[in-house]
Amino acid sequence: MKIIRATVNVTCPGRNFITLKIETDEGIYGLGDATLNGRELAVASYLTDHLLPCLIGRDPFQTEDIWHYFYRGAYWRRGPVTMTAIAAIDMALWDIKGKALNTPVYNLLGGRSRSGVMVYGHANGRDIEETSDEVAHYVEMGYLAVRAQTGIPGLPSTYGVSKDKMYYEPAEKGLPVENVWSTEKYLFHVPQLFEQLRLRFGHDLHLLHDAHHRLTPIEAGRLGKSLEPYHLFWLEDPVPAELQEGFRLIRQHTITPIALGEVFNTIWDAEHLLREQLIDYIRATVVHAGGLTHLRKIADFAAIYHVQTGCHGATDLSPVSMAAALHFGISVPNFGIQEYMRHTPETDAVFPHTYSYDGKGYLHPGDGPGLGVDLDETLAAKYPYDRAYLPINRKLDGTMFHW
Ligand code: GCO
Ligand code: MG
Repeated sequence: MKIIRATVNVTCPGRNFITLKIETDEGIYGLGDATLNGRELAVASYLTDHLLPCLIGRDPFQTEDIWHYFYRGAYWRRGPVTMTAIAAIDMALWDIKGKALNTPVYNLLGGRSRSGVMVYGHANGRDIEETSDEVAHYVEMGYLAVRAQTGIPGLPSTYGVSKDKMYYEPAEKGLPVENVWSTEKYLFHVPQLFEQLRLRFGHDLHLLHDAHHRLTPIEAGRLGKSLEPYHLFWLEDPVPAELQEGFRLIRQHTITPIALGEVFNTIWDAEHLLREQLIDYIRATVVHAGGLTHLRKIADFAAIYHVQTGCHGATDLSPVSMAAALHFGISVPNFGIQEYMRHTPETDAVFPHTYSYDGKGYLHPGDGPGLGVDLDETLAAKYPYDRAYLPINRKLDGTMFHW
């Protein structure tokens, strides 16, 4: 089998998605997600202008060799644009392999290790009461795990609190929106949220929280310690992770489990964190961390250090990524949990898929061949690219901060 064509599709059914389609001489094609929120066209160009010409004529079954061809062959290694482009190719090749062998991709990754993929949903509200009601909504929908975020008194906007509750979308049209931030107000308020949630929902429900890279290690230690009575499933991204050694300080102060890595691109971003057992869940995801080929290596390395997976699954990852994440999640031995932010009906219509939520807290990839996602190109063409950015964040005095 040979690759004869590879094309990049850009569509915006409410938000921008980049999708790679690789076609073969046997009529089988595969899809890969190449969406990098707020930097979409850079990946589209990287693929079209630099990688795809080198792909034509290759054997799509050579996932390992092709991965290294683009990783080593670039000379310029790593980085989100490079690794998202490589991920898209890798995903599409696994999709082709599955279709050619008439089996779901999870069978090529070791087969089923569990009956379903446990997911967590996003509950958010302007205040504790509203967030608590949203958690109740997820409990009614059968979720076993819920991430809770709440507005902070004195701050006009807070990360994770959206206008549309079910279809949370952080990117906005036009130039980047500016948010304001106060660590002091945040650290005082968050424990009250979880105290209320435990009082209302008891102790069985898994509760998660995302600090979105906004604390210093010692502040994260304080937050983790104050949340210990409410036994979170995890505290996510407490600190920006460029300085991996910084996480040791958090460990010295709290036993709240730490999840990290939604912005990681390669195993090297997490190597020290894993080897030194400084985190508990690795959130590296198929689209931004080099595809299934590389993510499986990260997971295997993590397993040695008792670290479980908890892949990023926000709405800026297309249904192609979600499908790949589910094939990965159902097969990987050290699976922990999968984030599941629902796509809008418009997005789901552009990307018809076989994965489904069972009403009991689990997603299932479906048993069809390949990844089980398609792209309706006629419908996609009705939604042209529309520039959008993630917000930026400033402290109350105007200092540029982490969003
Ligand atoms: C999450 C993430 C997202 C990101 C978004 C950025 O935990 O789901 O933090 O909400 O902010 O994916 O593009
Ligand atoms: Mg996050």
